[in-house]
Amino acid sequence: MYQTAMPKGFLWGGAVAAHQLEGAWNVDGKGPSVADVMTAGANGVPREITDGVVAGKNYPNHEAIDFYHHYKEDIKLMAEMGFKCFRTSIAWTRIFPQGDEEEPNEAGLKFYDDLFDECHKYGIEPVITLHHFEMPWHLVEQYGGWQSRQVIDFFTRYARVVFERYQDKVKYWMTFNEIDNQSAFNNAFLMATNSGIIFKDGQDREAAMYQAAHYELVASALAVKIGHEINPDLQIGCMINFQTVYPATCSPDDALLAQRVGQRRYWFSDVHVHGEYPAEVEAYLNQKGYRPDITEEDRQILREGTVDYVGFSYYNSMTVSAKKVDADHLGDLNESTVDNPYLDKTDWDWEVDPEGLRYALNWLTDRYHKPLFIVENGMGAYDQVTEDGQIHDDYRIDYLRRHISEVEKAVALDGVDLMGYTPWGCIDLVSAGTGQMSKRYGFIYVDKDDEGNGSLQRSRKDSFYWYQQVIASNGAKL
Ligand code: P53
Repeated sequence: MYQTAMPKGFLWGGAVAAHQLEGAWNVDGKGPSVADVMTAGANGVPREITDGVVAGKNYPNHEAIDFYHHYKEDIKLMAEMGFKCFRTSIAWTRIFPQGDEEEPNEAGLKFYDDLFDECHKYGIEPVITLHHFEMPWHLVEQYGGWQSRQVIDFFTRYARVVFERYQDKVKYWMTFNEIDNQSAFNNAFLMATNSGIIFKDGQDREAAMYQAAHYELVASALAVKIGHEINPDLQIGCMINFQTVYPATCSPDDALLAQRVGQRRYWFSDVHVHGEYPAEVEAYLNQKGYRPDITEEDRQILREGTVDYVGFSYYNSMTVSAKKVDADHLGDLNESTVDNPYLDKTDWDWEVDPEGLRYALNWLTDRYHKPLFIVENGMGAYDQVTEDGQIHDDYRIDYLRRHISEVEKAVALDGVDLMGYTPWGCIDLVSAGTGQMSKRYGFIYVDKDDEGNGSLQRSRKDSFYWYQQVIASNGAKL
């Protein structure tokens, strides 16, 4: 047997991102971000990224769940669950509405001051992402997003402003959300959200991705350096979307492919943690004839701006087969994947693999020797409000229970150093991938549908009371 309770000071909480819940997209001086030009998709139907805000289209992030005006009520509910921390992001466009201004927008800064004060009122630590799929649309249009080196300066200006302003209110930071999503560089949506890139016809997407990712990594390292100069107590991490990689069979070519997929997906965090590019990626860039703009000065910055911890989301594993592509011809990682016959799927076809999370925690510990922070995990599901006005979401409880149980094994049996656990979408919000409200993750239900109708009223699901006792028992009672 093993100890099921978590270590003292463990950061139980929940996670969201500004653009998916705040709404108030053009209030108090906020400028439009890439998330404000994304229409509503549906299950299996991708979102459209329009050329600016087009009249008559449905943009679900514009109002979202109007957290901007409901945050006091929402933080109170999170406090009632016993949250020790709350992960959200700062919308860059509240602070620098266009992205390239010299001076920040005071009304935007004030909003986050008030939000962080509200958290501290209940002893909740804010955990803040600087860049979570919400780049200023002006930077996308005028500079090609992260394809431009100039964007590094705009981002570091923003980072400096918020580190200075909130250093006494926010200790835990992350730079770029799921920076490794762009390893699927053929996916137009992921490239727009990650890097603000709208591809031109005939453009080499992979080359564009490596260039943009490099500028992001330099910007991240500079942000780490700036943050530590401002206040050495700040804990600044990276954030990756960790997908445990399995070979489809024990055939050596599948194993080699699985290793290669890992190299192409985790080079981002290798650079964040080790401060240098791994050999395989350098070799690949040479082989492809790509010559990204990487200067000696950049390499020095990368070495100096390594992260304090590794934050990651975990939703699923990926299984890869050399029948689809072999290790020497791997490009976009999505071309290598197959279904895993051992795993069930959610209604959105996301495989469910709790043991993969234990594997992830071990793998990341072996590779990075850093504290880890699970900053997203969860299952999108359709919830039904029953006649008694309740939401009996036993499927959500079951999913989380199975995952937390694997986390506890990793900590107690495998020696993993884990800072905290913040399940995704602790309050229902707009799905990033589909723009739906009906893809729900929350402990707190929000009355709003995919067409934008609803009272926005909040209520507690069964999982709310379940998670409350998980936190109260520090993980002993699942
Ligand atoms: P949704 C793709 C693959 C894995 C995670 O996703 C992803 C995405 C982008 O859709 O995003 C992360 O809302 C992300 C959150 C997002 C969450 O996972 O598509 O950090 O912003 O909401 C869940 O179900």
